[in-house]
Amino acid sequence: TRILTVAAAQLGPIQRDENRASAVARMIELMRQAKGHGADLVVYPEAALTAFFPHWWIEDEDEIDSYFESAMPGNETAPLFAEAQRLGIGFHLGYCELAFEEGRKRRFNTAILVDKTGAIVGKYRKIHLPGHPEHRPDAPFQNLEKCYFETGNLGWPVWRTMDANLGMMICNDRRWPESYRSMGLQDVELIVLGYNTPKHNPPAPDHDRLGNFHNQLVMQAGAYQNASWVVGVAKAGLEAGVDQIGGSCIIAPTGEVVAQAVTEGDELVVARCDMDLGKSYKNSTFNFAKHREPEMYRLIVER
Ligand code: CDT
Repeated sequence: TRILTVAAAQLGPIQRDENRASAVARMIELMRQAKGHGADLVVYPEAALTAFFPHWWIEDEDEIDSYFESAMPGNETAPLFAEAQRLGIGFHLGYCELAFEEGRKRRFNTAILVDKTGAIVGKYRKIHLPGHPEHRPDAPFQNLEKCYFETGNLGWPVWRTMDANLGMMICNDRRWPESYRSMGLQDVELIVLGYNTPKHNPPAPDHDRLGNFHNQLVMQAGAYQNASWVVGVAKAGLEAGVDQIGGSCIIAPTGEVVAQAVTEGDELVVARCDMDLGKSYKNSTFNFAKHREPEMYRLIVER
């Protein structure tokens, strides 16, 4: 066995007037709780530092940029890194990244993996951006990720850290089997992700009653089919008029949910995760080298 104790640090809503110092203080409180449970790794939600602003149409460039981090750690996130280093605990953080690359300003929905020394060991930029790029003023709220972010350009690497193979995805990525499989092919053992998922889906309200079911369905399937642990962490509850699901959970390579949040507020869920648990699946049913038929999958990358 190779135990990694993982803490899913669900956050309740962050209102528009809540500053980063306050959000970071909440996250540090959860990190201390996690340490009390002997956690090696704390997993925070997608875009964890602010309200989920893609729900609103914003025209002012400076106002849009105010939701982004141009440095990581920056002044306001440095205390999180310092506390992690002090406690000797790793973490995963989702945030909105302002980058200057290819001679221009670029915006990404990003997540990082920080090891127990406080060093950033991995970065991922969200690939499956949901929603629409255009303003829909009649909708009760929008998902403007296609307006505010560029498609991630880093693929799905897997990093060897904390004696395990770790990978990341972000929110909507979890609905797509390709996200998991890209890391499954690199022998991933633990996939961590954060999400902001509204209970109401304005373009398809008939899906509303199934929000929690679909959340669990995709992560359980992704875990089982790739024999990997999956940890999904919500920013939950009523945030600036948008109600979001909770249900943060830790899922074993067997596909079973081993721990799950029961509130829509700040809540820590902890599990001792054996990184060797997926081995029997990887050596039998899901022995990719023996049983995959990639020649027959060409359509997947051609279309
Ligand atoms: N943040 C994010 O990616 N949210 C989307 C909302 C889409 S509604 C089906 C999600 O996949 O949860």
